[in-house]
Amino acid sequence: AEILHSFHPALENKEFEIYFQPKVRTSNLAVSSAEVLVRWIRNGKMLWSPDIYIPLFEQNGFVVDLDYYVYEQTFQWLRKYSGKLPQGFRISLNVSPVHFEQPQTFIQKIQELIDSYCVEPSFLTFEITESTYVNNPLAVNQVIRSLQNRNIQISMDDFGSGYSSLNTLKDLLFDEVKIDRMFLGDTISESGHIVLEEIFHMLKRMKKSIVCEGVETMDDLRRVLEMGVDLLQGYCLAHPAAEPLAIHEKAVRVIEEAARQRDA
Ligand code: G
Ligand code: MN
Repeated sequence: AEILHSFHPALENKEFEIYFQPKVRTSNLAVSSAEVLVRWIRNGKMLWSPDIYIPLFEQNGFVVDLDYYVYEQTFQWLRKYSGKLPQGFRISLNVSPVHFEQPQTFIQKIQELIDSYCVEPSFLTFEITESTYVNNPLAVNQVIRSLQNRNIQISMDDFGSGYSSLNTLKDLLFDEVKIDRMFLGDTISESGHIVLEEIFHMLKRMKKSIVCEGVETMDDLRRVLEMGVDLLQGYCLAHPAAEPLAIHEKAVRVIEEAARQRDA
């Protein structure tokens, strides 16, 4: 109840802030994009974790306003800094499943925001979770087509956690696929490894860009590099931060070492 009561005052007082977590391209070590993550900050400290309030706001619908607020903050940020970003850089924005109840309204709102902040759409990627897609493939595909027509990229978030069937995968419109964190974890079993390898193989043949999220340890990092991941995201490279381009030096060395071993 306290969280729900605090939402509107928090919006008014600008307590929601945007943080960025880099996605690093393995082929050239460039930070080629960054995911925007919302943080609820009061008096310089994080008030509640998104894991707690996002599910609540998805239930009562507040998440729609929170998402639009995050997009506005991001577009303001882009207006200020887009000139300083590397060539081809994109910002990734999360899209709540709730928007797909009214896909047309969502598309219109995005267009309005893009127009009013004069954002270049090719700076944008929207992340839609696999379970959102599975629950409402028609609405999701409608949104994807309309955003892709505007040169916006679409990423499938949490892939492997939402039970998409092989039948739905064959029509996948997404440009990028983010492998769910749970595929990493402590020790991966032999059959888990086989499943992951074959998923990579399939996605590569479908020309999808593969992102591994939740890369936490150097062991995780070496393992996914071996499988040929395109982009990396996780604590091992960088924690979410106010600035999107900095990554840990140690991870850079591990990626370089993996590239040398591959070439040898
Ligand atoms: O699924 P999605 O990409 O939207 O998840 C983003 C969330 O994951 C954020 O809340 C972020 O703080 C968290 N996160 C980012 N990197 C890591 C990581 O390496 N490990 C874990 N456990 N969580 C992470
Ligand atoms: Mn995401």
